[in-house]
Amino acid sequence: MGLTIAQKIIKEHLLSGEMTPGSEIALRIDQTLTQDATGTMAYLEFETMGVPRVRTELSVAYIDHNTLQSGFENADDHRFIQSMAKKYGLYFSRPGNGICHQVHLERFGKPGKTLIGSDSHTPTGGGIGMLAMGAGGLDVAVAMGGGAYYITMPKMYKVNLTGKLRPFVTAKDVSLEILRILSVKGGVGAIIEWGGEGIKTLSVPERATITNMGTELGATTSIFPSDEITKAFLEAEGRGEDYRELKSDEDAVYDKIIDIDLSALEPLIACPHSPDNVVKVSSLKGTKVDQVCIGSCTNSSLYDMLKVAALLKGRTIKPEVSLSISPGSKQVLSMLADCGALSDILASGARLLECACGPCIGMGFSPNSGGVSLRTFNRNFEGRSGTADGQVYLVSPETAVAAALTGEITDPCLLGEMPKVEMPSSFKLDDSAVIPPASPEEAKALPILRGPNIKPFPDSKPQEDVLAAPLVLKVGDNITTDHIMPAGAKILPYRSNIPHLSQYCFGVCDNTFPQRAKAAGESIVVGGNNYGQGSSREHAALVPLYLGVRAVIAKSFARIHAANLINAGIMPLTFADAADYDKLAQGDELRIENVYSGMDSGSMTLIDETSGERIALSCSFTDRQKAILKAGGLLKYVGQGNK
Ligand code: MIC
Ligand code: SF4
Repeated sequence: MGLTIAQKIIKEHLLSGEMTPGSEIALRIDQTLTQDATGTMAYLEFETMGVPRVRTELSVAYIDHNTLQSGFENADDHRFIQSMAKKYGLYFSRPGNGICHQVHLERFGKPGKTLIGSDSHTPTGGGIGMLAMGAGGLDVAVAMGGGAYYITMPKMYKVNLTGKLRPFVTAKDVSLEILRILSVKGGVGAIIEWGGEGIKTLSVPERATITNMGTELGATTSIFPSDEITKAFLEAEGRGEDYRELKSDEDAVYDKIIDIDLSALEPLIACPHSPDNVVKVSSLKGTKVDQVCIGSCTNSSLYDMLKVAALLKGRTIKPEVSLSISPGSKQVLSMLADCGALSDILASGARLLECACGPCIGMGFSPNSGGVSLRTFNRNFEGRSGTADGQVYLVSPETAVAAALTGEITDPCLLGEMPKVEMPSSFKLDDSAVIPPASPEEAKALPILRGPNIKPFPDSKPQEDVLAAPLVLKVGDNITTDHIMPAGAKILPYRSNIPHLSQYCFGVCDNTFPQRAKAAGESIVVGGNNYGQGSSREHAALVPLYLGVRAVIAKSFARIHAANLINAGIMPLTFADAADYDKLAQGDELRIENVYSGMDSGSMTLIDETSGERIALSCSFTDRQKAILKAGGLLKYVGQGNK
């Protein structure tokens, strides 16, 4: 039987396990990346492992999230990460050099390699044929130390593209179309391979937009073949030697095949507050727009920015709209400046922001109260923009420009003819903002620079055989890690200060939770389907751990969050019958006996001592996961000499 692209890379990197969907596999990881919002914690964890130098082929520490320095906290964390990188053998990408995924694609990614990153949009690397996955910080720390990365062997889905995108219809619309078809949980447990004749019409930045946003499907990752187009991109980056051809076998077998005709697509838009809430742009025609943001790791390539500049050239944005542009990297920004496109953007009335995540993670540029904001980003979760009642829509750069020029949601096809955009045959190469590590000799004497914002991480406790705790919070379906542990300019600076962060835990759902959880001592949280979707932030597990949460019972879990819970020593359990969710009420006293034998058999009985109900729960922990839970989390497990 033939193999898919992902199966080929997995086979080359398999350390243990069977490649049958559903079973646990251990992978050798070639490259890692971190960003600063998750990185500080990941490096603190790495430090406790006592490994003198990273053992990967390449590890890069990026600063791109917490670039708003309105106090000492972020600057201190940057300094800490920089000193860790220098000492432990990592490249350090300075603030201003760009968004981790964009820079990694340009300068470091290689087809056929494995990459894990402490950021859920790491699959961007799939645009050049990498097996690139988002992971919790602790998993990245273990991989930096040379340890394996454990995942459940995914199913294989294939999307066959035919035809060619019409002008004003873009790769972003392809991402929104697949979200419309599959929903935010449609990719859970799967790797999505993109193929078919249509992919030959898509450049690397367009492919990367699609693999980037595959994260919103809940997929383990997404991947394109590595072909002549990949080769041309790598050559333009001066990295032709990194090219390797990769394609699936003719007789590869897929669990699901989806066909999309690119020629038939129309501009699409995701409405508040979920990326799969997708409709045609034309159906919202005339909706007044207050703000437009162009950028983020989804749509900030030179190609995107040149299209935006060409459309804005000689035009002025509506006075009622504020428009921000954040190029994805220093390379993109300086090439825009050199060719004059930046002047066209600025002359239109746009505000230029840093080459960073910025508004995407609520780091500035929050919309006005109740404001309608059209963004080229990948997430529009409630409150994420920093304005609690902001109405965020996700669109392509073309649709974003159309809204900025007209002040309304407008089908970009109405803008007239799409100007032709020529891509240069080579990119401007300037890695001066990437600082290489010190030599192993020099590194020995180097200090680690720590600020007062860095607090010890919460102490975890081994899971015991009996769990008795109240149900302190019951939430619904599709709870994101932004609900569990919000981000934004006010909170993000405290990513290395769990006690401080804990005040905001579940703030979007119920701001009395932190206080009630603390008062309860130990507690259980109950959720619906796809609990923990979205960001990879392990803080969404570490903060509940700090507040005493011992188990989360849900209808189903998102992959990275379930792994983060186990790493933190918190048990993720599912309802054997989803309908039993309705039988539990917030405040009920819950009890599970024989936890250990339940872990082995895969089923436990939950006793609701308040109502008297007995509810069957399921779990499917591997031996390693059971040992991690019994040890009280991954750090303790590794501390016991395990890998
Ligand atoms: C996000 O887009 O939600 C983030 C911020 O990049 C996160 C990481 C984080 O929370 O620090 C992600 O996607 O993993
Ligand atoms: Fe940054 Fe936004 Fe991309 Fe997350 S989704 S890495 S916050 S640009």
